[in-house]
Amino acid sequence: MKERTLLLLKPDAIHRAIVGSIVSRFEQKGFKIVGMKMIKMSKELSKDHYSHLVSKPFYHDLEKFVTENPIIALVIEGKEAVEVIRLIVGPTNASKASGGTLRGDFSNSTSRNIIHASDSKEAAVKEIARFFKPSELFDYHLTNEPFLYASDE
Ligand code: IDP
Ligand code: MG
Repeated sequence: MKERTLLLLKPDAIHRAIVGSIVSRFEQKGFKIVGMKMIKMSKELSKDHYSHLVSKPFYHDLEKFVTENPIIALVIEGKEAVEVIRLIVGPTNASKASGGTLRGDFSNSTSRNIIHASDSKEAAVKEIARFFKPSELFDYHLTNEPFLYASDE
């Protein structure tokens, strides 16, 4: 089933100049970028996005990290995008992430783990609406789409 999910390339990905390497993984896998923009996250947006973590001792550091420098927000579309992209991203603690996952290949940290990806279909719907207006999302066909998977998958 075709789905959309929200990704955030965190400031460490931008500062380390690995944005292209990260985005190309999703393109190589056959996912389609339907929205993409560089933004500065406000503290309010951070508190909303990370509402499950505001009471944690590391929240202050997390908020400072994601609000003091720009991030890149993307909406990616494709077959089972939410689950498959979480697999490509790898677990939160990048030290324990397998090679081949983005966090496994590019990070060794729990806090500076380069990327956010929605963790459920419900979260994806909410997170996409949190970061993107409908007019910032685009419908188009990839030229290689017919070769990626059957249209009924
Ligand atoms: P996720 O990004 O893999 O979905 P969450 O538990 O939702 O993981 O945490 C959101 C973000 O908060 C993490 O990606 C990481 O940047 C930060 N974080 C989570 N747990 C810790 C921790 O124990 N120490 C420091 N930072 C953390
Ligand atoms: Mg999460």
